[in-house]
Amino acid sequence: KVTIRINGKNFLADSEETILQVARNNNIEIDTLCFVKDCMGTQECNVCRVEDLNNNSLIRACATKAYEGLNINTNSKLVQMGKKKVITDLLNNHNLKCYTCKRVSNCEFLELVKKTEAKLHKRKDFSREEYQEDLRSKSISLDRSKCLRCGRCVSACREKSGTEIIKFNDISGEIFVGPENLKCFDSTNCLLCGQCVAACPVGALTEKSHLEKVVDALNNNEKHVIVAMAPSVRTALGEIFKLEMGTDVTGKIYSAMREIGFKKVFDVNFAADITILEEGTELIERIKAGGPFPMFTSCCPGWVRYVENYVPEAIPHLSSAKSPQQIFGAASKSYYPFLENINPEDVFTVSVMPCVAKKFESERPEMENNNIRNIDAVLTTRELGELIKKYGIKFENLNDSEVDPMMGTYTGAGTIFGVTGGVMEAALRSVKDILENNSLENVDYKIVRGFEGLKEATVTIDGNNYNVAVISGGKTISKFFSENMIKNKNYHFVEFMACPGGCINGGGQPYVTPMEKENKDYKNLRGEVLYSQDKNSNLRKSHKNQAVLDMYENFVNKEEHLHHHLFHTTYTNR
Ligand code: HC0
Ligand code: SF4
Ligand code: SF4
Repeated sequence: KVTIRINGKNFLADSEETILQVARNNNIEIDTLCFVKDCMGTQECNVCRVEDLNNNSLIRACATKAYEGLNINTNSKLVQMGKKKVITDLLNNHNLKCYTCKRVSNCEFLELVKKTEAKLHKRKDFSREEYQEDLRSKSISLDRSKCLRCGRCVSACREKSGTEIIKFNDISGEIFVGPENLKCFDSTNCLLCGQCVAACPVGALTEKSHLEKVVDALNNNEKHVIVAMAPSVRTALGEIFKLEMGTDVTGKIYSAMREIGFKKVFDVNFAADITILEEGTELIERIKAGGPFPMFTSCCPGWVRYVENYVPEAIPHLSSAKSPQQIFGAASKSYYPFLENINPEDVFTVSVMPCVAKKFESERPEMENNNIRNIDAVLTTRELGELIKKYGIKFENLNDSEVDPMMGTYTGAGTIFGVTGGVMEAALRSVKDILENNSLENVDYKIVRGFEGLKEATVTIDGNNYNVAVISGGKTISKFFSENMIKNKNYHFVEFMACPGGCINGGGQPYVTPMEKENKDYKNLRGEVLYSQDKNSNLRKSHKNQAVLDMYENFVNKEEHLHHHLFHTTYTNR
């Protein structure tokens, strides 16, 4: 242990710790742009420099280790001047257009501009083609004229998706982030998970916006616009409105959606229960036939892109069931018009997702039935926040309201889909009941909960043992395949999610600030909301969802193969 002085006070520190860590441990804020827990940028942004009072020089807090006698000030005149210079340089290279920028309310750079009172001296010429906003991808937009070259996206791509698609590219002497040769994300092996978007401190990397499409549809009297949110939206949207992390805002979201003017407010959790019936039936068939094993889940579009792009030989292992988003979409253009006696072509279906890859999924050519798209627009959790603000709704003050039940009722099994292990747990509950012809009391599979990248368990169903695994995070997925871990064991069923921790940590969720990443167990806080909804629900098994059973009885089962036509899909070997 060593003693260092920060702003006139002594602190005990490990000699392995950096000044920045010691400061953060003691709740002293030091500004940085590139330093973030678990997606560390270049460590060269120079914003975190503090004054070494022993020789009146500036040193980088993120790169200097604590040593005995170190005496620093984090906010001296020298520090302030140095920071202002760094921010001014960045400002001169930044296409400042806050009035149209999605990040204006939470831009880390803009905060520093205000704080240092840096002024723009000479606006850079952004006419180079590379600076035109890149809107080619169906999921991710990139405006390189706002990029600070902090490297947080490069690191998030490497550490979270494990793909290293985003790089620093030197093009005629200037550095540009993006895929090699600045290709469109969609035509590379990118998973489109959006972990890079979540890591960006400014409005350079963002989701491809569908807000305008949604507002246009809402303003079009000929359209019957309906909406449904994914499991993990309800546990995070409150953060945008400054509610505590881990606040369940399900009822407020339903109210907000009605105020906005959606004709019906449904829930993707309803479709998650359908997924379990379809995927569970597939698993049961495989169990009865003795294989082929393992079966892989197919609801995460980032994971599906992983299989298609990196391990196409594994395509036959993917369940053919569509994701809950797409099952919801298919039902919204068939069962719903049947119930309401309206023309399917007049229905405009909006889903709200914690995910940017879901935008790509909704536009896959397979995702239509009878030439009608399953889903018309996909908003991220952040975009729903924007929409609520646009309509002038005071979200924090809203009362709770109920979902429209015919395609909104859901079980606890449906809601835990949003967190890693949830799809597995939901499937086991139903498959075990059905195969054992029983209604089991104990439905908690705690062994598949938690945030480790790889979780494994052996489950006994009807006297036989089955090996299951749950994998989240692209990096763990690629380790699983590159180390051929699939050969380690005779796996029967494996759940995969591209984002570490599952959708609660998706690339479309509200931004988590670097300080919050340091001090809050945000994945756990968000996940707990879903587990407690499940625990408090009186229905915790998908096959007991009466609204779903009604749909099968009154509509889907009336026509042979209709369930297959609507709720299953195919994959592409590129
Ligand atoms: Fe998920 Fe989903 S749980 S992928 O993580 O399966 O996005 O929340 O909506 O579709 O239900 C995301 C979350 C979903 C789907 C569901 C699944
Ligand atoms: Fe303004 Fe930040 Fe957007 Fe730049 S990235 S235009 S500073 S809000
Ligand atoms: Fe999207 Fe969820 Fe998959 Fe992440 S884990 S890519 S949020 S579906």
